[in-house]
Amino acid sequence: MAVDVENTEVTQEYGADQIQILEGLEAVRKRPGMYIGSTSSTGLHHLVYEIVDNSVDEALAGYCKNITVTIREDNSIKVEDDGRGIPVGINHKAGLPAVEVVFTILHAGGKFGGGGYKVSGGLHGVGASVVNALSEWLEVFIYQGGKEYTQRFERGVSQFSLKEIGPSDKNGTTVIFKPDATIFEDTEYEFDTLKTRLKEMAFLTKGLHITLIDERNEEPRKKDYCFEGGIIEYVNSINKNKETLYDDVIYCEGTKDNVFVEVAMQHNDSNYEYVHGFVNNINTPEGGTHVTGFRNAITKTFNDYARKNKFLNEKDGSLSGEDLREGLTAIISIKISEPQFEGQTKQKLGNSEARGAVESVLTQHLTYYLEQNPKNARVIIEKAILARTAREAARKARELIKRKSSLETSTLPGKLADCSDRDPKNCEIYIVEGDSAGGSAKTARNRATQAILPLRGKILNVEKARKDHIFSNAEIQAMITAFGTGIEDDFDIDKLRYHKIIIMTDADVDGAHIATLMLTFLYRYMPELIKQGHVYLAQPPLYKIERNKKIWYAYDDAERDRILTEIGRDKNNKLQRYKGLGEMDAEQLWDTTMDPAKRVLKQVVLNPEDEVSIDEVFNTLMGDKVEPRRDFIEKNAKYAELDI
Ligand code: TSJ
Repeated sequence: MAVDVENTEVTQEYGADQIQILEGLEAVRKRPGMYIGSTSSTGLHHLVYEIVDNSVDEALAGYCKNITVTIREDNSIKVEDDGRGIPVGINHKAGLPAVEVVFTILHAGGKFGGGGYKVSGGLHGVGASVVNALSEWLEVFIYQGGKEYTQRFERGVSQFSLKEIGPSDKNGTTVIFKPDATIFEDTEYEFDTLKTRLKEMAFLTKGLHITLIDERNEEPRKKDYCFEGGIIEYVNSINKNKETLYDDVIYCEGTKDNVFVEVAMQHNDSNYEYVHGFVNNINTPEGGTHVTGFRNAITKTFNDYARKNKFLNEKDGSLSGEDLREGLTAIISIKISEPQFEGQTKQKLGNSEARGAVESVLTQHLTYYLEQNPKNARVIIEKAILARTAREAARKARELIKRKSSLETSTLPGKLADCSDRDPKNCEIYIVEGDSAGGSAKTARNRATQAILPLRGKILNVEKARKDHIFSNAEIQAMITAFGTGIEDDFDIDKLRYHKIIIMTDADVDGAHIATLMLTFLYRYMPELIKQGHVYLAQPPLYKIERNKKIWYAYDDAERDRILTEIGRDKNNKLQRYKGLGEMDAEQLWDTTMDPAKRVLKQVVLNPEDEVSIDEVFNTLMGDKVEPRRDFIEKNAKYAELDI
């Protein structure tokens, strides 16, 4: 079979090769999940990353500076770059035009043409052919050597061979595709999802300019990202609203055993470790050898330095890696030509040379850095020593909790009014602000399935407190023992005693604050509860409207006005604004907020792709700095209420 690239129109001849190709793409259409993970919204967005990855590779090879992604009115996607353009000639290895290799042969990356640097891995990098197979149509435009070329495919099948359509004075590649609605459950793109991932890609490729445009609205939305500092700026942005222990982000890069390594890190004064690894620009939530190499380097280098400079003596033993990483924000980004992914979800890097490469590049740089910056070395080591002390104290406090809860029901917190049903699926626990509201709730509840735990006053702000204080706080202990799950390493979701944890606070600013404090605690110490959808916010009404013994409840101002209009403004109307849950009697509380048949619950959800921004929200709201908190609240004031 031969296809001449220079011809404008060619009638397709199907040879054995072509049939094989079509069978390959047909397999993708039959079992799309095998190639892109799923046909849900996640898979749909994945298509965009697959295409953009090719442009990022071109940027990594040093030929592309700008990438623009446009969501068009019909939810088709346009990706443009200013690279060299996909080669328009024949790929000799495949004996096919290069463009057809890219779009019709499975697993073909950019390994043709020579000099191409293909780094994609994991679920990504399965290539443009998969996107092509799963698109109703796909068009490619290539700008190269003063000319413009195009080719069109429908459901993976070429409609005409690559043809020249005119002169052009630019270089680059543009791909437009429309995901196939017969394959995807949902074909509506989410601006924010693409935004998060493209911003991440921009952080990971320093100097690359990525633009996202949404043309679906009257007023097009646009986001521009370009980070000259790359992952240094990534770390800066994660630590933005935190107090850092020292000013500079520690950065190093280097290559060993064909693995290109970049690390950026900086400690802040929190208790949390935020270490994220990327392999060929892909997030590895389960870590792997690159993260192990990073940890080894941190533990070894700091301990060597601490011993050499007498921060530790013989009897002190070593600082643990965990202590040294307390408050550490770090990005580890490696590029490797043949990544091996392991584990259940194939998200854990397995290549052993990556461990050695990261360990060696970082150890070398960090040893030098600590010698050059003794002040910074000192604050990090002192924090680790403090972390060790706090960890010891926290362990004792935790053990106390564990001992208490192992005695089961007899030590359930005294204030808890437990329910009688023993099947957690049927059970819910209301965490109620204040003893008086707690009293009404205890009277109102369905004793079989609803437990009530009243909490007094404001609960501890875990974003600011030390761990040993957190674990010895009475309100927090009461929650932990009531839930039954244990905490941190002992956490076991199977022991959860209630499948719904419902936070019920006053519908005012204080109540919202208390709810936020509780969510902060849950998010930091029992995130699985939120991830698995066990956490809810109750919605008490704001108004009671009464006329001639008839009662209406309104949950916001608009509803109040609607009710008043509906029943007619009348001098007999009695309007009451609830200042707190305590103003409702038990019956009203049941009717409005607790009766499963009538109440409104808001489920608290976490979007795993938004981990950084959620971390930022909690840190902004609950952390030390006042300025960013005020900005955030002003910016989000109209959503602030209880929509956290
Ligand atoms: F894969 C794809 F078709 F989906 C796609 C590829 C989509 C987009 C938006 C861009 C690209 C792409 C490919 N941009 N830049 C390139 N570059 C190459 O394919 C290329 C060009 C020249 C050479 C060479 O060695 O001369 C090598 C390569 C890999």
